Amino acid sequence: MPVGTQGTVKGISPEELRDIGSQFILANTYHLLLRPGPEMVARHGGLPGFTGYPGPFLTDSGGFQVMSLGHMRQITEQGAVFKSHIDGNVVELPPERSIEVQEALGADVIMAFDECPPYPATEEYVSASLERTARWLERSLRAKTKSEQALFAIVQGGVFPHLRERSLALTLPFDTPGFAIGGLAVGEAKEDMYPVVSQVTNALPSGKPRYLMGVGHPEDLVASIALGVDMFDCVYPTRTGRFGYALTDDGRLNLNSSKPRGELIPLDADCDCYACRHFTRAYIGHLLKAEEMLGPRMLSLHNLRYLHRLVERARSAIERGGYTEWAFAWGERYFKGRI
Ligand code: PRF
Ligand code: ZN
Repeated sequence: MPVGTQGTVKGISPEELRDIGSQFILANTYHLLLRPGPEMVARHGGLPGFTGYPGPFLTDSGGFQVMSLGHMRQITEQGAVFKSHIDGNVVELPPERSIEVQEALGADVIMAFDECPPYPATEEYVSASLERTARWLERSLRAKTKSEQALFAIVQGGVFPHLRERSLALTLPFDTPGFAIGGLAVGEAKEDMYPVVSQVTNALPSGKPRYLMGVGHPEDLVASIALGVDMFDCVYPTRTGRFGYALTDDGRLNLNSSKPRGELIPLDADCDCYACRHFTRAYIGHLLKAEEMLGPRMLSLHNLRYLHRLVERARSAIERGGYTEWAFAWGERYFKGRI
């Protein structure tokens, strides 16, 4: 899922999203609550009317963004309280308000209100936090009034296996239509992340979507799909694109460096995106150097298409029963000369 925090995937039009094969777009309760406010989105009939993107949306519940963006934030049993990063106003965000806002935004999938503990955090803190997150899940479900929206629960528990087990035991009985794995990709080592992903996916029901929140890099997608994850969201493709990087099967290409700026070939010879069909590396490097906005836009578009194509290829490999072979061949080439 491309990330459209403010109700826009930065620099990319709805038509372009359709052309590269985007499906779900992620939007954020935190940002849209503060600006323009849920009433304005609701007056457009919800996110598709507001944004002009006619496809499916998923909204995150806000707790994670409160912790990463809010000032003077405070988490209590009641919920989150923080100062808006826009105007400094004090905003209360209990689970009930998060669901009310997510109903006004009208996404197809909404997320339970949770706490993603900072990393590192003590076992005691993570333990108390996941218990509270489970109580917030119950309150989130009770606050929900719209049957056409699917509410996904979020498993927490940090990098502690017994706490993940506890979170699973508290979460699974709610039998929500999908489950997310939260609390990862927050600064822990990858060697600590993958065992947790594996532990959680092994415990989740096989017939419901599993969503790994805030992940990730191409190698995280390839590895986590092997571990049974179905859905991802990350700012990485658009953010790294804005910084001048292109994702390819040969690794990440830095268009700010001098070598690609002399090359009259596409960003990625295997890619079918608009940028790769029309522009050379040299031209896109020139756009970056000249600080022309088409540069970051085309790199964002290409990177999103790269990840969509990556999961398309993963899906085909699974369907033909050859995922492991495909994944190792992909990794061999992606990391060649780098590891
Ligand atoms: N919870 C929520 N959103 C999130 C996360 C989480 O734990 C993460 C963790 N990487 C990203 N986004 N609600
Ligand atoms: Zn491309």
